[in-house]
Amino acid sequence: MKRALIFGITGQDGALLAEFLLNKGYDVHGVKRTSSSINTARLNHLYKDRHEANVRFHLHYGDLTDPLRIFQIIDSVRPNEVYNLAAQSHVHISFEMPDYTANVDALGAMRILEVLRSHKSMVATKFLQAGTSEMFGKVLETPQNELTPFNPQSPYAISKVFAHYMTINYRHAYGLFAANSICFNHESPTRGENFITRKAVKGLVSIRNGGQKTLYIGNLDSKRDWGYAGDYVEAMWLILQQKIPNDFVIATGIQKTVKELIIEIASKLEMQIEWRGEGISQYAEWLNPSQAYKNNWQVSRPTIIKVDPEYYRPAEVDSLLGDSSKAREILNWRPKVNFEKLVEIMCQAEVNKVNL
Ligand code: NAP
Ligand code: G4F
Repeated sequence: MKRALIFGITGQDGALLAEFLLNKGYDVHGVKRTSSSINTARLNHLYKDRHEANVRFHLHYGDLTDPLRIFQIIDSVRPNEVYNLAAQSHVHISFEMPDYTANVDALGAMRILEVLRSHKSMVATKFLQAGTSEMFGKVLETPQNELTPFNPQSPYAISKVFAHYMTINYRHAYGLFAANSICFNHESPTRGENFITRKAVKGLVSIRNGGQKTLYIGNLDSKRDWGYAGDYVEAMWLILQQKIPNDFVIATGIQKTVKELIIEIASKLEMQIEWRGEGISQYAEWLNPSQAYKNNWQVSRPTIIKVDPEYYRPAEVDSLLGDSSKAREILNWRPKVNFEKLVEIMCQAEVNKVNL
């Protein structure tokens, strides 16, 4: 039975990858951080009491800022595959916490690589580094593929560039099977609530139910290539099933603006909205407000979306669009869920959650 070790197992992708690998018959080990409140909500459905028979899912306390603990975990698990999905993954927060972001996202990846190359029994272990389209930053060509030069615009993206090149360096210098996924934005119902897809879905569902009054957002004109996270963790696994380590862009090849995302969410929730104003003065009015909203807020044509410049980044990445031809050809990978279906899945899940 193959053993996988996932750093960042409590995150959106970590939990989806754990489930994917368990379904493939893997023994799955994951690293979770210590926390004063339980942070395993995305994993509860996978958890089995370790006293039960045939338990294939195991969690270990650890942190990417703690090199000795990384060594201890890898040494005790002896994984065939290591997935580094752990990161301070929020671009905006990385401007506020550059030191911590670099420590985890840049040095953390290097710490895992160091253990793999110096541990004699680990040289055959395959390693995947979760890279990002943010590394392309202010893009130097469109669409972006594996040969597009990086031009990162945030402490997060710069840290990821370091991890990307370290992964390639350990491949060249020590012959490790070390590979990079370069994933464009991918989302799901378990996406962190401070990323735009989940924030907007959650906000509009709450507004429809008469809870939240207004949704404040940042750059409406920013363009992203949004896919479904379930498809992307499959790509990560496929990258490690190859004979030769390699780096792959994973993307849908379809681009939408944040405004188009919000329009799609509103439409799925049957909320008619009308945009007014320009730039940071833009706002959206709700033409068919629900009774719940009217009852709570006493407004018949409310302004429900406003721009708050606080949500703009100090340096913006305006436009990302991926060319995943290499992954489609070599991995035989392609996204199964399109943008409209992704939004539908996220809206449905949020509505169901609220109705529980
Ligand atoms: P996420 O939901 O933010 O999950 C990040 C994971 O990293 C969580 O498990 C988090 O633990 C863990 N982590 C944070 N700091 C850590 C530390 N110091 N030591 C150990 N673990 C730590 O991110 P995601 O969306 O699943 O993304 C997975 C990976 O892919 C990340 O590396 C991200 O940068 C990258 N990526 C994501 C996307 C995307 O669109 N989702 C696109 C490209 C690349 P807690 O739960 O305790 O916070
Ligand atoms: O959802 P976002 O915060 O994702 P972002 O910055 O693109 O980063 C995500 O995808 C990367 C891959 O490209 C990952 F590497 C990274 O870890 C993360 O998962 O923002 C998407 C866009 C941005 O242009 C942002 O400026 O939406 C814009 N936006 C507009 N209003 C907002 C908001 N973003 C957030 N988080 N919150 C807003 O209110």
